[in-house]
Amino acid sequence: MSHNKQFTLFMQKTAVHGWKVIFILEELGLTYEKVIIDIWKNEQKAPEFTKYNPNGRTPVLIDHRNNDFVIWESNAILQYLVDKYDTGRRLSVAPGTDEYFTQLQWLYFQGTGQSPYYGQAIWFNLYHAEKIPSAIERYRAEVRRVLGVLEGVLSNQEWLVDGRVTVADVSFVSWNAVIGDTMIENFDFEKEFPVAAKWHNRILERPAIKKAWEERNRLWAEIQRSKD
Ligand SMILES: N[C@@H](CCC(=O)N[C@@H](CS)C(=O)NCC(=O)O)C(=O)O
Repeated sequence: MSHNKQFTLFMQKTAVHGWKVIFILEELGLTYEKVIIDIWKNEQKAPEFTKYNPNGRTPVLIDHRNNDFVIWESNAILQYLVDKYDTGRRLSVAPGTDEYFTQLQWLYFQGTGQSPYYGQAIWFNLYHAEKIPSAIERYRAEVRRVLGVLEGVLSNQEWLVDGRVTVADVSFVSWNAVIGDTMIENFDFEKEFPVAAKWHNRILERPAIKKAWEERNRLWAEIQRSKD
């Protein structure tokens, strides 16, 4: 790669999975170069990309300081980054502890309970060729169900793991931040899920995450303007 950064991150320009990885890279002060993959041109299915990720999806991370180690699946990437580089355990808990498995539990829930359902909510709301109201409703209901789970848990504790912010909390933020724009028009997070909304805002206010998300929103607005 023609840069001196530690990582190369292949990602779609504004999609939540890639920004989730950026949140952690920024939080840990790690250096990276973004390579934007145009999924609407199917670049993620081309051999130059599938040689890194046989699943043909973004994001993919390459660690040049670890013999160009390649890793894909966004939560595997998060786990790799914190286990290996968050040695001060600023944003994660120590491998092998009970809390570590709780952290893993939330990361699995994010990757299997939040991400695919929210993804389908976007798909049926914005991109599916036919408008299928029952599908739109099903996935909107799932979005609210997942938020209900978080609301219930966070009503009894401030953070998901170990009484402090960790990668588990951060993993939920990018999807929750795009509900109103892409899944449920006029969604009022604060009104419907006040406790989860406060938790979400606390994470988004962290300087590294705030800066990254502002950049993502600038890119998103640019794309929306170009469609007008
Ligand atoms: N489970 C995967 C999902 C990745 C994913 O769906 N990526 C989207 C963009 S954010 C993608 O590459 N879509 C293109 C496609 O499905 O062909 C992860 O968490 O990394």
